[in-house]
Amino acid sequence: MKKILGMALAFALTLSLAACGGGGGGASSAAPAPAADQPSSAAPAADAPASQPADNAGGGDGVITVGFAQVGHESDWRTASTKSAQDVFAASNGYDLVFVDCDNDSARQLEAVRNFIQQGVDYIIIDPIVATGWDTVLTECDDAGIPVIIIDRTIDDSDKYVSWVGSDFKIEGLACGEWLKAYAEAKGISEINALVIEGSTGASATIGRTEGFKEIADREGWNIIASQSGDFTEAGGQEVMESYCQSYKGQFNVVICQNDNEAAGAMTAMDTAGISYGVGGDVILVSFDANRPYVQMVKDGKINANFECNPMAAPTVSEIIQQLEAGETPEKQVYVTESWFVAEDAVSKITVNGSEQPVILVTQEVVDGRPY
Ligand code: GYE
Repeated sequence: MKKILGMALAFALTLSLAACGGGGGGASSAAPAPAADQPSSAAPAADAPASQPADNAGGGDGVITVGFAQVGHESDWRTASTKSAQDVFAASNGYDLVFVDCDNDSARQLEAVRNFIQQGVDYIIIDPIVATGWDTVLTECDDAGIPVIIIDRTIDDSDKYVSWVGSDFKIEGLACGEWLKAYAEAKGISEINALVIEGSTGASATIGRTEGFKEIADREGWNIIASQSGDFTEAGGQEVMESYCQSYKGQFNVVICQNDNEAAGAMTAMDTAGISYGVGGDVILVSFDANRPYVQMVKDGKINANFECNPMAAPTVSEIIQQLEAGETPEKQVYVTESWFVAEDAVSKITVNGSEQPVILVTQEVVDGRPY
C-alpha cells in the first residue's frame, strides 16, 4: 500500500501538518518553553530495528492504517492525548486509526498490540502503561515488519521501536523541586514537610517525577513524610489525601500531586478536612500536566504551581510516519516542549539540571491560550 500512496498521502500529511500549525512537537503556544534548553533529540536511529515501513497492509487504497494502544482514560491529560491522535490520524488526513483504550491494564495493552500485528496494520503506536515487559512483543512487531512508535511514557527494557516522542519526566520533577526551593526562600519558609501523591505504579511518568523531586528534596534536606500512588485519577488522589489528612493533619505544608486529576481529588479531601491550600493557604499545592482548567486554578490561586506535560505527540508521530514512508530514518527520541506555570510572581526563573528556564505567571491570556 505504501508504494502507491503518492499524492494522496502527501496531501493528507500536508493537511495534517497544517492543522497542527506545522507540527514541530506540539509545543505549548502559551509561553516560552523551558524545554528549548533540553535536548531536543538524540542521535538518529541508524541501528534501530523495525525502521522500515511495513508493506503488509493489504488494500492499495492509499490509506495508512495506524493501531494505537492508548493507556486508558484516567485523566484530562489522557483525554487530550486521545483527541490529538484522533484529530491527526483522521480519515480526512488519509489515515485509518484503530484505537484501543487499554483501561490501564498492561495485559490488555499487550493483547492490543498483538491484535494489531494480526490485523496487519501499517504502523503501531504505543503509550506504554508500564516501563517494562516489552521486549517480546516488540520483537514480534519487528518480525512482522511493522514499525512501532512509542509516545509519552518510555520503555526501559527494549529499544525495538523506531522512535519515541514525549516528555522528560525527571526534568519535570526536578523543575518542581527547584521552583519549590526558590519559592520557599522568597516566602521565608524554612522547613518543607511534603506529602506526595504519585501517579500509577510502574509508569515512567511516575518514576521520573518521583525521582526528580526526591533528588532536590534530598539535596535540600526536606522531609517527604509519605509518597503513595493515587493512580493518576481524581478518586485516587482524593482517597490518598483523605488518609494523609487523617494521619498527618497539622504536620505538612506541601502537597505534590503528580497530575491535575489527583490535585482535584486532593483539594476535595483538604476542603473536607478544613485545610487551606494555594496562595495564602497553609499548604503549598503543586500539580503536573497543566490542562487548561487547572491552569485556571493556578490563576485563581488554588494551585500554587503546575508543571506542564504536553500531550500533543500525534503531530510529530505523523511527521515520523511521513519520514518512514519517504524511506528516511527518523530521530530515535523527540522531546515535546513544556512550560512551568505559577500563581505568584515570587519566582520568575529556575535553573533545572544546569539550564535556566522561565516560570510563567498565569494571566487570563495564558489560560485562554492553552491548547488543551
Ligand atoms: O501526567 C497523567 C496521565 O503519562 C504523562 O498519564 C502521562 C500521565 C499524565 O494519566 O495525567
